[in-house]
Amino acid sequence: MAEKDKIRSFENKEWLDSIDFIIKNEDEDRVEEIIELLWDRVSEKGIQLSAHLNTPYINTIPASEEESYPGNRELERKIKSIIRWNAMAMVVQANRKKEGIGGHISTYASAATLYEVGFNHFFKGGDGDSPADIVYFQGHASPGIYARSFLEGRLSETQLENFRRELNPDGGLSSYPHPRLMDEYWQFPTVSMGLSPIMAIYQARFNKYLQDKGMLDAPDQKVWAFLGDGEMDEPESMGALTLASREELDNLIFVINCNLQRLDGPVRGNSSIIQELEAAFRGAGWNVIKVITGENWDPLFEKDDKGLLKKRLTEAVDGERQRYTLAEGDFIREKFFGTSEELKALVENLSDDEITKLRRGGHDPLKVFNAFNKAVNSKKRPTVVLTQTIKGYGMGEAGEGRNITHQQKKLNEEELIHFRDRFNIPISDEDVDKAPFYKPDEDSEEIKYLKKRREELGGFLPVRKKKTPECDLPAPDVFDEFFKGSGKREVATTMAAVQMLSKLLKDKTAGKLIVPIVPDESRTFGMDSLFRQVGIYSHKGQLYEPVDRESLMYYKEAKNGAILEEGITEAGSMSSFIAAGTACSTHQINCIPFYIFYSMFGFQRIGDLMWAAADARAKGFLLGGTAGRSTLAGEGLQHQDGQSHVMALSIPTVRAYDPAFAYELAVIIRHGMNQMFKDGEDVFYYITVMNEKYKMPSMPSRKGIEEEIIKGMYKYKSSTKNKHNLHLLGSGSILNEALQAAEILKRDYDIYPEVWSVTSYKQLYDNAIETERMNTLNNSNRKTYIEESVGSKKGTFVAASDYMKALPLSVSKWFPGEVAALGTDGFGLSEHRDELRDHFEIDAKHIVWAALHSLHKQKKVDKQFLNKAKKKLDIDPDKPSPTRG
Ligand SMILES: Cc1ncc(C[n+]2csc(CCOP(=O)(O)OP(=O)(O)O)c2C)c(N)n1
Ligand SMILES: [Mg+2]
Repeated sequence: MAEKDKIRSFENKEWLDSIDFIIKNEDEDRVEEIIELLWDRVSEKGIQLSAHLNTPYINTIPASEEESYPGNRELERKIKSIIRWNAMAMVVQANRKKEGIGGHISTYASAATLYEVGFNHFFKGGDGDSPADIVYFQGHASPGIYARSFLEGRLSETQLENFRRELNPDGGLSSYPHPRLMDEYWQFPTVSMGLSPIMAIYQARFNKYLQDKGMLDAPDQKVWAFLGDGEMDEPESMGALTLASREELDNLIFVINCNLQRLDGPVRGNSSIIQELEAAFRGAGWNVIKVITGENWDPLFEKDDKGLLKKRLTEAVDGERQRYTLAEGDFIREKFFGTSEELKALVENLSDDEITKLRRGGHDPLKVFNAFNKAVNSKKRPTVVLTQTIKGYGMGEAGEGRNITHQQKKLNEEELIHFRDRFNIPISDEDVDKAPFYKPDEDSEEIKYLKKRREELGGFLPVRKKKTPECDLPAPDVFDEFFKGSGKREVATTMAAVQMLSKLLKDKTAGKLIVPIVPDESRTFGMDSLFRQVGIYSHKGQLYEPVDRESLMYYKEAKNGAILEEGITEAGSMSSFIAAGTACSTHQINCIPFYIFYSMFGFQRIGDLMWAAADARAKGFLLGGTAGRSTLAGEGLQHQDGQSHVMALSIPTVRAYDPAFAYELAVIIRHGMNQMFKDGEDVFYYITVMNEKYKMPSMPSRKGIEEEIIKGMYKYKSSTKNKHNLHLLGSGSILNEALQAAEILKRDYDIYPEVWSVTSYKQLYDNAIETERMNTLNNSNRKTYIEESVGSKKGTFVAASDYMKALPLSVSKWFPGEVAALGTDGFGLSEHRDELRDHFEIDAKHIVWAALHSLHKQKKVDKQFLNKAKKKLDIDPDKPSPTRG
């Protein structure tokens, strides 16, 4: 060795000995302190080191640090094998009965050990005094979760037979976790990739919020999210990691099943997904625990005093690792260990068969147990467990580690025999081809053990508590002032909404249940007065004196703050909405979330989370602020929303409203509170509120008006002289344009229309399609609410709103007579409100023109009359179309 190398080697040893000494004699914090000291010294000297966020590709917990396994491994293996078999059999049977019904075998096959260690030793049930853990199950692993419930006696054989056949009269099981379809079983919808990681993070944070407010006593409750490695590519999966560390969510555990494959093939063929995730999570401040290899590698590591094995494992890429899952021992000996003689020597005493059986960490209960055990004891940080597994583990030729494995739904006889033998399932050669379910007797060791474990852990999972507790609703007079109108004062519906929120928060009974959520838009909506009133939630309180301390509305952060000021994350805010909106079943606390956001960044941006909220049976109020394509002036194409109400049509359990006046808003919110939190209906409200100020009228005292507002339309202005039977329909701010149009028609044309406020096209639509359906099925003649309202006399209807024409057109066939739809199809422009309304042809002038034109088409006014009006109104037929922008 050259002199220089000798010195280096000596120096290296000195440094390593020093740190070994610290590791041996002191705790982890001290080790970190020393490393930080060195790091600081180096940077003081101006040397920039690249951040080192990766550890070698080996288990984070060394064998020497492991606790021994607390369970009966032999029995647990038997139980797990049976569950594996039944999970596979469910999918195979389903696809034999109905070609193409789908289902997945390989996802659960790779994750079975992770779940079974969780079920036998960690997941707390909710039967006792302490609350159940909250578990997000990987959607495609559902057959395994069902198969376990079958052994536990919670699901019948018939139900398993009817996997993916919910409509079967004897009951079936939904494809994936859907609380909407199985409301006493699944709690959280997870199958849209990326949503469960972000929902789990905000759920864990919401649990802390409730604890900090003294509403929940659950210091040991954990949130577990089981995720796929491919799933981590979704931006939502990784988008909120720093929130979890910033908020010190030590109640949160991600378990990422790194089977190195997604649907099409390897997740990172040319590099390593586990290393990539390790660096990202560590960089985001998480605890990272890697579970790479199983116990039978431990003796190899012990022999490997030069660290060659560690080096070789680290330098391999995932494509190569996947290749070894299919390979025989001699191939692995040659290609993996054969890169150096010394490495090869490590396995010289192992047979080819033993080499093939060198197990991955995620299939080893001992390794998984130790990782979970460390995770549940983590303090002040969330933990991610990265487990290396094999996709389709145990499927052999039928799919183990193959690129096709995700889609494998059928196994032939030979493959079934292989599976049976691999997991020792006592099914005869005669029967095996039928892929029958297998369940040991109730008094068998397996069933007794499995039930006992769950009993000791507090009961079965998953369980969704369907029955929710009685809710303290706000005092009835909270809304009174809004029924009276604003007198001479001009207000916008946004302001009215914020005032209502403020009053609700002050309410003695319901105030504490209200959860305001906002993604950095409080000032836009004039909500900043709430900062001081109820505080912004922060687990750490407020560690600084805010710059605006002297002002009335200073930025107050507090540990018992009520507002979830989420920063600029609509996805995060919506996840908070889901956590709060499902608290009634998760925690048996009737939280009432009010999530207020820029309406353009709601359905359009995070529509899939809204769909998930509906699936999760979340309740609460979504307030789409600064709504309306023309009402939000000046903001232009990206901000001006003219479509959210059309998108809202797509979610069955959304109640969508576009109110014009404060009293309508008050009626809607009061009704919503009752419907969701008193009557327990699991729907949620989407209400657009606008920023145009005008005088709010008092509520007409007519009987039944509140019900009409809720049903979607009511006559705001009647007319005794309406000989043309003309009706102007307006929604939101555009109702004012319709009212103005009625005045013009009266003044200039001697026409006296009636004016209607359409508060909800979606309510009208939902009612109409259901009424029509009932009429079709029963050959009956019931009237839709539209027909009940406007009568059957043929008339002319002009419907104007700040949304796309598709909205009124969705219900036009139920109006007797001609319907002209005016709306804001096209892109927004950075223009003033008046110009915008002219541009989109929804202002009073265009409403008048549309009315006259429709009347002319029906021969109710003549051509000369129309031409005169055209001139007077200054209608330009060559005006560029707003739809093209
Ligand atoms: C948002 C979304 N996009 C696509 C899919 C379709 N899909 C279902 S599973 C899957 C691959 C999953 O791979 P991974 O997350 O690694 O899970 P594994 O089955 O390997 O455990 C895909 C693309 C989906 N369910 N959700
Ligand atoms: Mg995967």
